[in-house]
Amino acid sequence: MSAYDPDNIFAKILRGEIPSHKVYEDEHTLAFMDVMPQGTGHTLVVPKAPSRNILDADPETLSRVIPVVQKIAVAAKEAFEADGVTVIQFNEPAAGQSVYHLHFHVIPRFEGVPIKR
Ligand code: DGP
Repeated sequence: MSAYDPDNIFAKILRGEIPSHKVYEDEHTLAFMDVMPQGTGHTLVVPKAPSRNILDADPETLSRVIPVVQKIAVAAKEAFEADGVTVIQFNEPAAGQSVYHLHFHVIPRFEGVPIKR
């Protein structure tokens, strides 16, 4: 597995070097809208601590980000009046990861509507 690259897109968003549509922020976590949404309300939840993905994340980072994933899932389901929510997360290129900073996709789901990916 490659080392963490501090110049990945999400690190730049976290540093405020490129803009994002933020929906939640606390000391350890940022959530913002995905620029290539797989469906209405597709949101990304990103720990501020640097990890490439779940394979190198430390337990403290995970323990801080998972409650925010739940918070965003509940809020997105309500805000978009969705029927359900998909939470998904990719690790390494073979699994579909394209941005190498740990993140969770929160995608509101609607009866009969497949996600685009
Ligand atoms: P993944 O395949 O799990 O690494 O997904 C990365 C996601 O990041 C993908 O859904 C598109 C999104 N994305 C890529 N670049 C940007 C960006 O500059 N801003 C935002 N908001 N999302 C981005």
